[in-house]
Amino acid sequence: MRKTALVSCLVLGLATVAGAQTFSNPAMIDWAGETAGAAVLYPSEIEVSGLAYSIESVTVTLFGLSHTWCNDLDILLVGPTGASVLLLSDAGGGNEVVDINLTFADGYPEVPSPFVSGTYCPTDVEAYYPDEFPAPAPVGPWDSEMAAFTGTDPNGTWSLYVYDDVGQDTGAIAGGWSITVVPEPTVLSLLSLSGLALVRRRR
Ligand SMILES: [Ca+2]
Ligand SMILES: [Ca+2]
Ligand SMILES: [Ca+2]
Repeated sequence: MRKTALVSCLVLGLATVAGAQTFSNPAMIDWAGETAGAAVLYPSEIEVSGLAYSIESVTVTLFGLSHTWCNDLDILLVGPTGASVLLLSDAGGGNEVVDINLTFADGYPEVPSPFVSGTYCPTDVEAYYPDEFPAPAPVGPWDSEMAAFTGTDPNGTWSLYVYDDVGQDTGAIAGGWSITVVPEPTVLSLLSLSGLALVRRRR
């Protein structure tokens, strides 16, 4: 193969590897003044389409989270194939927080108490105590790692079920949420990376 062809193949392949894409639903998630139960948007949904690959990894971000008692919050993420991960449950203690952004990804520390903006792994502080998510949320048990989505099809509806499990105290996720999908390496991208090695060797 000519070097120029190798380079084009490489560029195409890198575009495939690096093509993480983010989808958002900025609609506020709150309880309309209520202090417990399912949020008004239950679930809040994000439609993902047009991705021609399986998932390597996903991250989810909540924007503008405020609550007067952090550990009332339980949050479940369900993917288009039915894989589900308990993102947050009973974390953060009895603390008030205002306008926090929380990102969930594997390999990070647990969500701190009180919440501080940052990236954390899915966190279920009272895992021994059963959580409840009313229908249409899927019945548990749910997975505890974002890796539950690895290898699945990202296209379709992603659902975020937000629940407040104690009366008194309420809050909102004012800016909604987003999901970022990182593609699984494809045969094309792997071949292209081999092309990169070949080009380097020939220099
Ligand atoms: Ca729990
Ligand atoms: Ca709970
Ligand atoms: Ca509450």
